[in-house]
Amino acid sequence: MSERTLVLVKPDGVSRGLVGEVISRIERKGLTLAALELKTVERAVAEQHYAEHDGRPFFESLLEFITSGPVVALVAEGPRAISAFRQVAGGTDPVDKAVPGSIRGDFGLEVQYNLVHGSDSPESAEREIKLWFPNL
Ligand code: RTP
Ligand code: MG
Repeated sequence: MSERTLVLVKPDGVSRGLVGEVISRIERKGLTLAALELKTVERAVAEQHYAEHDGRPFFESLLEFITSGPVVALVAEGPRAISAFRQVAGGTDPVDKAVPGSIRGDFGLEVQYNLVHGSDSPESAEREIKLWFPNL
């Protein structure tokens, strides 16, 4: 059974030149690309994307960060794609949670600048894919 997940290379990943690295790791894991686009996020889209965090202390800075420069949005597909990409990405905190060998564990230092996003459930994936790729 194939599944789809929404991945973002966040502005820090794009500005640091890690887009190829992230895509390479997705492909080496065995997932395939179903959609891919470079875009600068409007605040309204960012608010919807991170709606679950509305009201948290880091919400405003998260929105500022994610709209601060272009991101690469992509849809990755394959068996258990949602969990598979979360494993490739590593835990949210790049130092305390993400293990070496994961994207965040290898390249991140701070929780806000953790390079990538991946959907965390089938419901989130469906909602996020509709938000980022309405024509898919
Ligand atoms: P994401 O949604 O971006 O894939 O990350 P995640 O599931 O691993 O983590 P989540 O809890 O959904 O948090 C979303 C993003 O908010 C930023 N964050 N900052 N304490 C903080 O300052 C804090 N906590 C979270 C991170 O950029 C995180 O990826
Ligand atoms: Mg999340």
